[in-house]
Amino acid sequence: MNKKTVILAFVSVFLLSMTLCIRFNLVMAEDPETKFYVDPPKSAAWRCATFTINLIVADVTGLFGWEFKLYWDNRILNCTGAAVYIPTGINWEAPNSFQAGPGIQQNYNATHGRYHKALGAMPIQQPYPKGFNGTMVLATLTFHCIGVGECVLDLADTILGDAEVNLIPHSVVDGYFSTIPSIQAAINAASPGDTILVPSGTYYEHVIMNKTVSLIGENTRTTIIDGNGTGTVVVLTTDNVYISGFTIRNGGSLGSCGIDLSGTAMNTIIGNTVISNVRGFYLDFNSSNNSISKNMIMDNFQGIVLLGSCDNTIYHNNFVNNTDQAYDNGTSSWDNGCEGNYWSDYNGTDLDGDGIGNTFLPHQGVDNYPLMSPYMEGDVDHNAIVNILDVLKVAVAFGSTPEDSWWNPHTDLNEDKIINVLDILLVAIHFGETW
Ligand SMILES: [Ca+2]
Ligand SMILES: [Ca+2]
Ligand SMILES: [Ca+2]
Ligand SMILES: [Ca+2]
Repeated sequence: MNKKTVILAFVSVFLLSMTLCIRFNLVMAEDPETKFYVDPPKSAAWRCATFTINLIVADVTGLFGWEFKLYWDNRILNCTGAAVYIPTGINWEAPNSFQAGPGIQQNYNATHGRYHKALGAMPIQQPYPKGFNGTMVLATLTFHCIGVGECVLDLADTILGDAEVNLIPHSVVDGYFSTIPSIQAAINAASPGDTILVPSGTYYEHVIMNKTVSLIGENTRTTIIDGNGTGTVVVLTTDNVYISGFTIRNGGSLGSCGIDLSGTAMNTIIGNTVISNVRGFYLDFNSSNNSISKNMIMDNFQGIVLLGSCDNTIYHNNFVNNTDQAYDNGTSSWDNGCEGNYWSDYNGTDLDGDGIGNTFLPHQGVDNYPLMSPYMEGDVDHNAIVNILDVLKVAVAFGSTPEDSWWNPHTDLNEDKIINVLDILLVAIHFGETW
């Protein structure tokens, strides 16, 4: 490199830096650092469910007052509540500040609701209020989803002012809402590990559980997945799925199921009602290590079919009035070591009064510990009522572990190998319940 080339190179670098600086400044001017936005940017809720959004101002300096409007589609959303926050740590508290604006107007016009609010500091009081620096939630709005669809949560006419009545430049970002139309849509939108809470309602769907998620219904009796008489209602195509709190019903004709766990492992199906299907549950030779408990399996042609499936645990279920209650030609466990399932067709006798049948075993060729009455949480002695006798049984075994002489596995209701206050609580929560 000769001297001339070196100088030229320096000049080029200098010019390039200048150009970048000018460009950078221009970008800064167009894009103020103060941001006013809806959080989260995308909201979703089931129909009839409630959700909230925050209106956030970020990286503001000298905020002395604000005003904004937020519009939504009033055929999809009903705004049910609003809270306005005063900056903490500085003396904007009344009477040092004022609020103005009509607030929530659900029927602002034929298609839109509107929230319009202003908050300002009042410099007439001493000590003189300071402007707010930083990031804060200005307001929280609560919505009830009343329709199916999607709409912009349109933040408009925003004003941020400082103590000298200057406008504070800021960018504005709207929010967006969409109704969750189905359980399948919620699963499709979920990430592995998510928990999906499904509100009460009847969902006429065929659900494919193709992600490791937890699917939890609001109430077993009122959160219903209905196959509408066709196909399998719920199919698992992956492992480690958790399903609880649903009624799963009306699968289709021959070969279809309420819940099909074929080819999957380590799933937990707990506390559901599986009713009026050809097969309630189906597990094939490629499925193993699944846990099926506390389910009501009722009025199916076949309650549960395990075809060459192994190492599953199936206990504390109620098998009621299925034409064929159960079939298992593999190697699975139908008890937890001392308690099995309730069977509406079990006619054996309980010889020692512990609530577990002692004759005609194993029932259905599988269950060595059939319960004498339908399984209910907290019912230690399986007599279809949770009362003081159940409490007393836990009390007698209190403090014990399996090594102790007074250990009673029937009283270990949460199955953690110790009888303590948690077991007492499990009885107390259900105290007075009858089948
Ligand atoms: Ca807007
Ligand atoms: Ca017994
Ligand atoms: Ca009892
Ligand atoms: Ca316990």
